[in-house]
Amino acid sequence: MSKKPDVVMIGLGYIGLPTAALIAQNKTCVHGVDINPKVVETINAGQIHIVEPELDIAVANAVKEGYLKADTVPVEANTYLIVVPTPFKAKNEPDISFVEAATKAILPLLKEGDLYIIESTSPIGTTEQMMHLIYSKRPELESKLNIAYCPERVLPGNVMYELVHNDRVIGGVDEKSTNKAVAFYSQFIKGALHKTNARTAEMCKLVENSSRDVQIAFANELSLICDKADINVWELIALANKHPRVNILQPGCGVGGHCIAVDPYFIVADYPMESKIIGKAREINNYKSFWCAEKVQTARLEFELKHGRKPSIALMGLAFKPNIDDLRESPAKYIAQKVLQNANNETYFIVEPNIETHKVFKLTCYSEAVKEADIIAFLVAHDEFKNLDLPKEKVILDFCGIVK
Ligand code: SAJ
Repeated sequence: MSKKPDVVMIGLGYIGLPTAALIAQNKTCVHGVDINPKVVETINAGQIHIVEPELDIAVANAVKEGYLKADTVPVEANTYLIVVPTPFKAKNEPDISFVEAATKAILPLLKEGDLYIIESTSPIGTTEQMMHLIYSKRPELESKLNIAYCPERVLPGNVMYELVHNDRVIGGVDEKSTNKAVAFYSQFIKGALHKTNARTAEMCKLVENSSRDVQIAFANELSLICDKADINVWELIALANKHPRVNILQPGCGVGGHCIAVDPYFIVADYPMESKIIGKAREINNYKSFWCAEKVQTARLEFELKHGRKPSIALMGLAFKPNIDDLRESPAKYIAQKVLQNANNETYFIVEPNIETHKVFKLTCYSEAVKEADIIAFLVAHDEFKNLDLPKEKVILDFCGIVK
């Protein structure tokens, strides 16, 4: 690339790469940085290493036109975006070492007036912590940089649309920083840009996903009560939701994915005494997966007692939510693993219509599994599982509300 980069994007993953492509589409030169040389090579060849609709074309064009270049090290620019993972250490404590490493990598490049933005989901206070780190190493820049936090809120599978159209919350360490960050995002985002401070913006991201987790926990708790009370929880929720101010979410086999099941811990780790509901919701949603696995075991034993033979069992779905092929942090996968750990010569059919093969599970086509199995446990509400013909003699365990 002959053009001088205006933006350095550190982290070229699920959010960093689409964001880099979007900025580049706007004819702003982006220097993308990733520690993985394979990722860098793939992107520089105009290709992508993740599955996301429309991203391939955006990256191919950006690279071809010279607006996006990937590298393993940063270069001098005017805006630096930190979009790296914030995983967990033991005991569900957030690990901000990648954010810290990315910040250290750009330290020598920073100059007066530059804009530094963190997008990674981060514990409250991380942006201020990085500001102190920067100014302790570069005291001559004290108060001369613009430092802000701006979380992403896109849904995987619809990233290229949502990146442009979703509202964003932008919080600087001071007003000047907030305004500068808003001016930056306004170049390529059509959604409204809401100004706040860095701590509120950090908390906002955590609260959005915690709110959903708490609401799902309420639905899951209802499903446990209804199971004991012999009430159909799906019917119950549909009826309660007829109230104009009630909107209960759906119970399932637990909560998965890399956001909703994770972000609440960022609050609980720092404020354990205060975040009682948030912490309890995590427990309930995790317990729900365990409960589902136990239900399968119980159904298996009951079948054996009643029929004097071992049943065949179909486990329907492995993905972390309906109609996707993503198995990471999936409660359905956890249930399948747990059930198989206790297998005792029964026949199991593991079904996941959105993937062809799996290195651990031998997959069976859903129609064959439904035909052959004595016990059918629906774990994920995939479209393929709707309106199946389920003979009366089969034992049905519906954990995701798919059986009408
Ligand atoms: N789930 C239920 N019952 C429901 C809704 C969902 O059990 O009524 C389960 C799903 O099956 C799944 C989990 O919750 O296991 C999470 O699924 P999801 O579709 O709610 O969320 P994600 O993880 O795909 O994406 C979320 C979104 N956040 C919110 O809706 C608040 C997305 O907007 C965020 O950008 C993303 O997390 C993120 O990166 O934080």
